[in-house]
Amino acid sequence: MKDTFEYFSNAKERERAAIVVLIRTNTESARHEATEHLDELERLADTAGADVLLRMTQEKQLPDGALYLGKGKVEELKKHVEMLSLQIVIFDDDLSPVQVRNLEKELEIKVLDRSGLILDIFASRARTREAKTQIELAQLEYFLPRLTRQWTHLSKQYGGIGTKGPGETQIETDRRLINTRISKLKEKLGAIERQQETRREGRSDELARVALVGYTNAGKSSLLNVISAGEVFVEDRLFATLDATTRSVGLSHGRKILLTDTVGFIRKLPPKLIASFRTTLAEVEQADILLHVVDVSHSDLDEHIAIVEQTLLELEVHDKPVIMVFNKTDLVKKEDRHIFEELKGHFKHSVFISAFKGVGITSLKEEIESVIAEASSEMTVEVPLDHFEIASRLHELAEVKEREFGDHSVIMKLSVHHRNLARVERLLAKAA
Ligand SMILES: Nc1nc2c(ncn2[C@@H]2O[C@H](COP(=O)(O)OP(=O)(O)OP(=O)(O)O)[C@@H](O)[C@H]2O)c(=O)[nH]1
Ligand SMILES: [Mg+2]
Repeated sequence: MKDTFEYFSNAKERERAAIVVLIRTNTESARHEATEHLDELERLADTAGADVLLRMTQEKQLPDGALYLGKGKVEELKKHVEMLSLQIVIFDDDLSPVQVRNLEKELEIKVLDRSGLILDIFASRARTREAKTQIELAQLEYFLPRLTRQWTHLSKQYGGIGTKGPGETQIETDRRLINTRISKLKEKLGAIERQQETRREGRSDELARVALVGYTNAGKSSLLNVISAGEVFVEDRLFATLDATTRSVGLSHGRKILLTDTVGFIRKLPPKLIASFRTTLAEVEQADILLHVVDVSHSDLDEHIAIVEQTLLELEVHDKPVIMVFNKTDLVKKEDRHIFEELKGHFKHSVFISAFKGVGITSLKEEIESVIAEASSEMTVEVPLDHFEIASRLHELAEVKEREFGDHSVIMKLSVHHRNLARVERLLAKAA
């Protein structure tokens, strides 16, 4: 039974799906919100490889404990399932294992919730060994309590877990196997993490570190591409990026920063899953500045901003300086551009760009400079001319604002970021 939990690639054709969202109150805004959530869920389903043939809502203050929907609604859904030959129903809310079991029994097709769907997408998109291990672990942990007869994933099946009615004993065996696999994955991940820590310790930390964060599809990777002339993967689908990519980017005055792309956030992203992206986390934690990229053309941008801020809070990185980067300005009509002024008034640092058209990149770089400057101290130093190597090293460690040559020395006015203060002081001690 070794290797029974390897994934198969998603070679089969697209599945026929229904999506379901609950409307909590009978108000215009709740209905509008439900539509937005259905749109997003449909995009997620599409990314995972399912075509949505039915969008369904139910007005209900509290979900039913056993069936999530009301009994009558489930019967109605069942009729649609038969009529449209649906293969899967996806719920926007997280379902309890009991609800999944009951719904699968009633509807006789697969039932998936939003977390399960996101996990599926992540699993099919993971490329690196680390991402694959992290996601398999998250998937198994999610999967374990939901182990039922009919349960198979959208884009893959777990080998060994039969689709044709294993009895309770079989489920017990499966459970044990999964637990063994989970411990193995944890060990593997621990090893990968130790390797990465060593790598991080080895890399130079003289450069200011800037991390791109934001809602999925906001344009983080596109921005990294235009700003560093790179070729990071960009796609008009959700969760194009799963791994942290870092590039060195030159600002003005020769100063360089390290800019890192990270996994996108989304509404109701399972907290366990965010926690599983440890590399992303480490990069965000170590960043001096965050660039919060927002799709300013999206009708739901306020909610997107709030969700990203909430996620940063949960990750305990909310006290870092943030530059709001409002992207996709090319998609905003002239008559709607007054919202730019409103947004500007709301945030301490904000820039408006179009990664697509390469507009606003210089202002963004200037804004990064000025935020770095806020965390920097100015000092004037004198370096003897026969210590030219010290002068040239200072150019790397600090921004040289002014320089004046005397007969035997050069006087430099420096702006030094706090992370480099100790280094600069040590260097100057050598010249003294
Ligand atoms: N019109 C327009 N489209 C843009 C702009 N920036 C990015 N896009 C498009 O938006 C989509 C998403 O871009 P990505 O750079 O992959 O977004 P991301 O934030 O990295 O997304 P994830 O990795 O999925 O979190 C792509 O289709 C881009 O071409 C822009 O300034 N204008
Ligand atoms: Mg991306």
